[in-house]
Amino acid sequence: MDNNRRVNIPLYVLASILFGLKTYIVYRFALSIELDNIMQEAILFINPFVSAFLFFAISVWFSKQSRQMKFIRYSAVIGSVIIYFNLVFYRSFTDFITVPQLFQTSNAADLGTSVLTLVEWYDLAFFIDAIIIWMISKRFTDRVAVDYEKSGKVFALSMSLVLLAGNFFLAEMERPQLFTRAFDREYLVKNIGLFNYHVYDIAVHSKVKTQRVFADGNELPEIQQYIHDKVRGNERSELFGAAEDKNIIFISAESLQTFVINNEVNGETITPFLNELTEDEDTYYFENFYHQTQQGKTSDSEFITENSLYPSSRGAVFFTHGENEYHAMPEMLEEKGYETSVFHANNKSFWNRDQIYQSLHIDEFYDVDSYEITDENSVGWGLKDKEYFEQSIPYLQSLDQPFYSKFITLTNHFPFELDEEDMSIDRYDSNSNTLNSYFPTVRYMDEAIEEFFADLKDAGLYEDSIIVIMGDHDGISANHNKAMSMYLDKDEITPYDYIQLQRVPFFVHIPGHGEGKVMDEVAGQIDIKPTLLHLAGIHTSNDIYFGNDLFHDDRKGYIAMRNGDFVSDDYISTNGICYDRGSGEVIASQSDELEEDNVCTPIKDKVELELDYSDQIIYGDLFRFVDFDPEPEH
Ligand code: GP9
Ligand code: MN
Repeated sequence: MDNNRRVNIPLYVLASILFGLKTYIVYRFALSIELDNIMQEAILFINPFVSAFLFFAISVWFSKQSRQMKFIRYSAVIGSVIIYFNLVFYRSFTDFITVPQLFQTSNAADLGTSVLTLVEWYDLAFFIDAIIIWMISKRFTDRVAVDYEKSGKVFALSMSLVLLAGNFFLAEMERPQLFTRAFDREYLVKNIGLFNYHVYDIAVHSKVKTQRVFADGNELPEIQQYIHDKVRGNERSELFGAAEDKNIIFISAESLQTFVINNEVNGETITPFLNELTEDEDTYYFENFYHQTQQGKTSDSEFITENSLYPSSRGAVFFTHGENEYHAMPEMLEEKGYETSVFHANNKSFWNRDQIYQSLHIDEFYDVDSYEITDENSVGWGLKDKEYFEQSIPYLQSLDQPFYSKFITLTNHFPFELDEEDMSIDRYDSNSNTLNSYFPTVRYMDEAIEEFFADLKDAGLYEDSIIVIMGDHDGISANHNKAMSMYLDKDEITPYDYIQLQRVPFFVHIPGHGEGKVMDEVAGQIDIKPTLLHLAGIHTSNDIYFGNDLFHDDRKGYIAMRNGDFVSDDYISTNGICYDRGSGEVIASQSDELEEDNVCTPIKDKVELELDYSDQIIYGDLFRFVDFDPEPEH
């Protein structure tokens, strides 16, 4: 080594700074990444440098100077190209590249034709850092290459890992369960950076692909037999075809739980409109209807509803298995001549909706870009529900009928923010801000739905439609049990109470029907697909699903939760305790010797088998082996 040479600043450090800075500028100014607070800004600023350092620091392990320089230069070029591809992709799709999207021919074709219009001359600026790095590496090799002892190399490596851990720690603090829930690519990118996001995406993708490769369809006969013997009931309920050729308007009501229905807060009614519906002669109201979602929240509720399959126990199946072959409700409605759409004023990549909606056969997704959103008409998560419904009406009018349209509301979302002028009832007063704020936003959503009904009438759409309303999942988690017990006037929230709190309202409103009533049987989101398809007069005897038609008595008699808990006609099993459903009395508990074999055990076994079958279908992408023939006419 030449002892006289001056090492100014090692190139791997300089490259990390230049490349990190460029990446930050791209994040900040070329992509429209939303930042809600200082913490997010800080993380977004840190992560480009962390990932750049992580990579460039590998170079110190090359002892030959020329190799070291080569590694840094090519890394800078390849890294720049990756950023640039993402940028061009983002200009077209407002989304980041995923492995499956890269190989999706339709996307590639879309990009292919329009790619030139997406490239700007000033894009060259995105390569300036790479050019500088290239030049320095060639000209000043002596000054910028390092020759570390082993300890120096280990130090560089440790340093990069410490930085990475720090970044992940902050990210996890800002977004708990960022990795397991994986709800939005934009969130991932802004928290862990574009490159780490790609590594994560490749890891998830490879895992999914491996499981898929090992499936060959031989699993299916056993599953089909089980469904035939143990799940499927008679499809001919009295209501079969009652909504034939009518539009289906499905409202997914954010975080709406059953405990607010026909209830009061501070002496005031919480949901006057929905309460009215529970007694309405055109409405069936299901008071023992459970959500069955897990980490995927709204996306899980959509998944269960459209497919009558169970969600994943970890993460969001919308994300992990968005490319699977499905045989979802929209597809079956489409075959019957329906136009299918979703209205949701959020960014389309949230929960990977833009991708999985294609697999579910949703023709049109009216996402955030379809709405006029201003500071005045938004609160919390975005566009206020009343505005959202109002702005949706013209789109709805433009659809070919019959249509199946799903509306996903947003205002009643944690942390339940609401402007003073939109508050018709007062907040509750307890130690939980969340529960306190929940009531006024629920009321706001109730009013929004009422206005939507009126608008549908004005638009002439009401008579030819059925309107379904469902709470997507709970809004008040167990963290607020203390406040909840105060509100419900109970000493404590037991596991039994807690599972009963997982009830969400479900309404089927059929204008002019006249035979509506309150339905008290145990029901759940898994039942929606067969129920609605039968209402629309669509046969399901060749289909594969785990729910029942709620208008038929011929049913399984239990609702399985994703974690293996269940609610049956007579029993509830949760937390290892077997309860009597009616009285809430404990029949057997974990500490009990009876636990191994009690009245809950046979149902529990079925629940576990069913969840496993559903997982096999999803992980193995088994529907690709099934030919869902058009139903024979009966
Ligand atoms: C986001 C909305 C809310 O698009 O669906 O999602 P959540 O946090 O309830 O799953
Ligand atoms: Mn939700």
